[in-house]
Amino acid sequence: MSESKTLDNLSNETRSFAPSKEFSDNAIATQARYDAAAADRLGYWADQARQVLTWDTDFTETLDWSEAPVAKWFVGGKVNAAYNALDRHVENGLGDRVAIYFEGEPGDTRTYTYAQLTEEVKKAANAFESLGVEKGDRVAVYLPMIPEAVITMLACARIGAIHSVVFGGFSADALRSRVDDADAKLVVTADGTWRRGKPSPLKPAVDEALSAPGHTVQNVVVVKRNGEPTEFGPLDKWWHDVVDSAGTEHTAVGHDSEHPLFVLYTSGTTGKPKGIVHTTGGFLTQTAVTHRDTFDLHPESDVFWCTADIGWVTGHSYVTYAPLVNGATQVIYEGTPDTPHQGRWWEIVTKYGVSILYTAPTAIRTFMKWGRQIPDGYDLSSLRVLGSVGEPINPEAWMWYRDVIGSNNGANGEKKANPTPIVDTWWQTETGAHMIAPLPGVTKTKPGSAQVAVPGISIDVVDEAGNSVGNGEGGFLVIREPWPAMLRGIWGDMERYKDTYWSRFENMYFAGDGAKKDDDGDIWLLGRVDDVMNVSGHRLSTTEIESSLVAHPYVAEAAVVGAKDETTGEAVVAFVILQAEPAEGEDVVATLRNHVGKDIGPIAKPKHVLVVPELPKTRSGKIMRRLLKDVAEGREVGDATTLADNTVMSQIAQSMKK
Ligand code: 6R9
Repeated sequence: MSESKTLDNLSNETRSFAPSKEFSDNAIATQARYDAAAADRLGYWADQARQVLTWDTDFTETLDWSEAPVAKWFVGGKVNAAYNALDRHVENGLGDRVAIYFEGEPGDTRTYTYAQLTEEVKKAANAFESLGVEKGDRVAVYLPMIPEAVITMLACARIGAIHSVVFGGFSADALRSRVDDADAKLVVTADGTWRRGKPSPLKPAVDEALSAPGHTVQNVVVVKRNGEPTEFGPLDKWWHDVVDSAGTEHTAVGHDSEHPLFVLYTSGTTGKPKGIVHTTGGFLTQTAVTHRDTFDLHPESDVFWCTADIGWVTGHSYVTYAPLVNGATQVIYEGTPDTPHQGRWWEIVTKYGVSILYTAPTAIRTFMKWGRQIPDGYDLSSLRVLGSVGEPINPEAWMWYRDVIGSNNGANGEKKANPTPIVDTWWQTETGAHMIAPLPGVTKTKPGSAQVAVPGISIDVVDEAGNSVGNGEGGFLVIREPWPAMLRGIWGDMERYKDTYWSRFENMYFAGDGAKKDDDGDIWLLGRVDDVMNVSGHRLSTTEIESSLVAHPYVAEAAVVGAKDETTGEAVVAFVILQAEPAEGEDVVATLRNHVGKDIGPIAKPKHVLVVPELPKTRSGKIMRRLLKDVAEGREVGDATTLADNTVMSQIAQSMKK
């Protein structure tokens, strides 16, 4: 075992929670899903594709893998994403159902029924076409979380234009490099948005991005959102001028199942961002199926809220596409969780009766830090499924989510007899949709584990040589079979696609994550393999040590990195944010080191524990350990352009001097 062992197994989490009988009895997905997929994987996906989508032309072949690793799914089929997300629901008599409840940061609200949203998307499609956008053209979307973002994406999909959403928080340089890489013809943006009660501009970054010549952009459409003064140049047009007056008739034609739906850039740790390409039929099928099954979606009664920004893949799959394809009602919120107060999210849950909440561990840990008295003051009894995505969720954060959010049965402190199931969902920009996640009516869930492959998906954990590891062992997470929502390549660079994902192991997709199987064969994600630490020959993942730290009552958040060390090769260095004041005269550092030593063993005991005010995170909430490693090794801090808050590194530097 030791030779093939790629990651040490450190945690000893043993809690588990079976679904209540009531939940199982009413669940959308039962054991039958696993059975059907196990009996005939491709047949299962073909059935699902016909169930969740309305095809203009039926497909003739489920999967063509002859040009592996580039897949073709639902070959010969024609399908329009916007028609599936909108028109067909109206045709089926659901035009009056609410599609979107929008809540702006300043408190303004808008409601769109399916009929209204369909009309808006038709108008936007006509407007974009009148600006010369055609099928196959690229459209850069640089918008805040407002309904126009979803409308723009669906209008592109309707035409067959390929959207490329760039995070509203990214710089002018980042925007320009993405516009150039995809040769975008149109940019859709806004004057700005709101952040913590203040107007936050967007348009100046577009102006700066396009100031140097040599780009392919012919028009810039600008949504008026915050009303701040905005300079207008020759390319610029107001959204309300071009879209509001556009015609409300627009016929959606079916596009080839393999027609590209969008490009989304993902940074990775090194090199220039990769434009991940997704196509239509497979992406829509797997996002819709997983949205229905992982969240137990009952579209006629549920109110779904995914808190992700559309600049992240989660906002593509589980805001713009799956919920609308499934005919669900969803909430979109523009702002930050603490504006104007730290109860804003819970206020929104109560106000709209949100029943399914999908968010990231970073948000949950922030709420833990703020204290349970805040959510305890609201009635969260409408919630019935809670989801997590983006990072491994620490068992303690998972338990808090269940106890504080999932058990809340009213502001009077009453508890639910059966707390809501928690579904931890592992997937990536590249996978397009959930790959590992429990089925809430079937799976006995475990705090901190994403657990099992979703029906029809083939996941494994392998050692250095590509052999499956046994239960209780760690290694590399791989995907053994092609899946419908898989990326079809990197925009303009097929070699890089093959090299990045398919060269590490033969015939397996390598995700870049470490993982282990527990004694039941359930999968636990252990963080990026680039972050694995080698301490005296032991391969330690960041995740389990961080989870041990977060389990201590003093610690709100933790990030662990390996720093070069003369005796042990690498030493564990922990950066922690405290949530409680230690006892008078107590040495917190010693307390936390000893805690980890006792909890998971002396080998994992951090050599240094540094108390910091903040941790560096990307816009989607992932901790950027690479920057902390630079700090721990005393180097100048590397490229920090994807940080959500660019003052964090100087705050950390300041706290080190003290
Ligand atoms: C959807 C998304 C992908 C990377 C992935 C992994 C981490 C995401 C996770 C998780 C543990 C989960 N990740 N979900 N790790 N448990 N439930 O996040 O896409 O932004 O491309 O990031 O995020 O490391 O490889 P993306």
